[in-house]
Amino acid sequence: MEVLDNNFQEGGFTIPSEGLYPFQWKWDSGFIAIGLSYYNIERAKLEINTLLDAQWGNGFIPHIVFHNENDSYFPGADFHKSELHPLASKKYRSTGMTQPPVTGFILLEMYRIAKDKTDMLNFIKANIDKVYNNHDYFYTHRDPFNEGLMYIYHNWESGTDNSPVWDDIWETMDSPKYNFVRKDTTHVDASQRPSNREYDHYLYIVDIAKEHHYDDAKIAELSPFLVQDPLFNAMLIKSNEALIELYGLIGGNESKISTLKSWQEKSCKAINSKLFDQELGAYVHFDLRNNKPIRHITSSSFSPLFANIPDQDRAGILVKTMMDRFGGEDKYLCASFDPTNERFNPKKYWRGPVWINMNWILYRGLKNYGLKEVAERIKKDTVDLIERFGFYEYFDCRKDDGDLERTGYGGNNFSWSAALFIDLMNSD
Ligand code: 2M8
Repeated sequence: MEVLDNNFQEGGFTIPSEGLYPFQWKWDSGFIAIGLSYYNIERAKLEINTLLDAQWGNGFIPHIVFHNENDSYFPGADFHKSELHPLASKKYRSTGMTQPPVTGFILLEMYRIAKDKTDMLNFIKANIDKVYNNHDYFYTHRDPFNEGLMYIYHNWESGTDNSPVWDDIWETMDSPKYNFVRKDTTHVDASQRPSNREYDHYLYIVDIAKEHHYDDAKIAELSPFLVQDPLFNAMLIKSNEALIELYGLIGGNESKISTLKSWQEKSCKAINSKLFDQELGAYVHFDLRNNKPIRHITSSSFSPLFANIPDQDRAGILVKTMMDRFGGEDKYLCASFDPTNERFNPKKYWRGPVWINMNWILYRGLKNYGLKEVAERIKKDTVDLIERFGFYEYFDCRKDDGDLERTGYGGNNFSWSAALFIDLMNSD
């Protein structure tokens, strides 16, 4: 609670971590609202209200809302220039990209936790259409082949920024060398962050999108990065399911419920047939631009469990893959990237470390299927890591062998680590 309270800002939102991340991030806000719901429901509502206040005229919700002029972060509002899009918010500057669509299921989590259900349902009633419009945006603009699977056009949209999954895409790009001053590496050791060359690619994709005023159709046609991500799509599917339940509680809204159900059916089928790799026993990313699957296993590969996507047999296959590759007794679950792969790096951000939000997603997913033992192991590993090292952004998955100092990395007093810890301590 102290971490969340200290990270709360005057503009009515919570920063992920002081110094490193001085604005409001979309999926962080969602996880933060879960923790807040346990002890300050008004602030949980405010967090979501503030995020939704930055929604664009076309339903899009940006990944960073730049509430102030803070220059301790790069690239900021002047680089992203959201105002290039004709329907961008006039009130807030933001990025022109989004992040995993968690907001729908966050509303349901808030309802589950809230003591005063009537009050929370009134809050949800006032906001649910904004989330529905956000889903409508995805199905209208992010699915050019009408498959039921959304594309992301930037690694920052995935939330798993420098995952080794993107390495082969960088090889296909001839990004210019930019002249820029990194800010993240003044807060965190460079060995724990993406490389400068990776930042060249990150900036170049944004520049291409800007050249076309963040027009979705042009991005689908021209972006060198165009991927169907199992995590992103699983979050959307989970949020569809939550919206169906919430509209049911509210009553009426039959046509929205039936649209959500048809989106849901289509997306579940598509993710199961297109993104599941039988040989690997896991869901994988699909590179739409180069028309091929990206055959690596990440913690995102197991996230469809959270959204009830696989059947019980396939859930068993996923757990076997997870335990065989990620689950040795010498490791904390769940590394963000396959520890048996040569690209695995236990300290470098999304290239291997354990992340609390992913563990929370997997814990809840395993429980959906009654896979209690592995669920409990994930929960215990998560709690152990935090109790041992603190509320870090990410953690080394290797258990101490006496030789090396394994620890938490990245930002400290990290909001979603604290928020989801509160939820884990309250769940059985
Ligand atoms: C990280 O991403 C930002 C860009 O969005 C960055 O590195 O500057 C990611 O871990 C992302 O998932 C997260 O939402 C964000 C804020 O915590 O930090």
